[in-house]
Amino acid sequence: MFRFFFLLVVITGATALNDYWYALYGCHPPSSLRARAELTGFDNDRDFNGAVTNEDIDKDVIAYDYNGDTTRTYEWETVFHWRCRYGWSEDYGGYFHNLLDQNNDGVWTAADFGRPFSVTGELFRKMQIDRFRKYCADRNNKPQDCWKLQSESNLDNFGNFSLPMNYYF
Ligand SMILES: [Ca+2]
Ligand SMILES: [Ca+2]
Repeated sequence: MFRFFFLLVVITGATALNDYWYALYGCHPPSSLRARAELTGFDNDRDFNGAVTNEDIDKDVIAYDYNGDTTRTYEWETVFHWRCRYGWSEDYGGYFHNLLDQNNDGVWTAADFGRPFSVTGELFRKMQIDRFRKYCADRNNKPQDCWKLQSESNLDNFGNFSLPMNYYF
């Protein structure tokens, strides 16, 4: 019993410490899935033309560069960016990193993003939710935040980009 209690304290303490560390670094991500999808859409329409293209994504990936090498995104960089900027769990950040690592060499490089890509802002934001749904299904709905898929409404209709810039800041 004592051992169990000790473990509980350690786990709870580690999680709280983890959150504290991220906050200390200046991470204040949104908590709702809807807001995360909106923010991801905002980050990936760099020319504000209502569409997300590979040119936009090439620019967004620069924000994932925490070690200054600019051309390679390691899994820890994706995990950190997704946790800090969007609030996704570290497990989901790793899942996403591996999904986009098309050539399976462990890092994102130009080789992974070479193909032309263009979708509407609405579809791009819905893709964020659909990817998370698939992740939750793959993990048997156990990970952090999967319950929000049921508790949040309005996760399938995003409409055109129309929010003012200051919505996010
Ligand atoms: Ca664009
Ligand atoms: Ca790669």
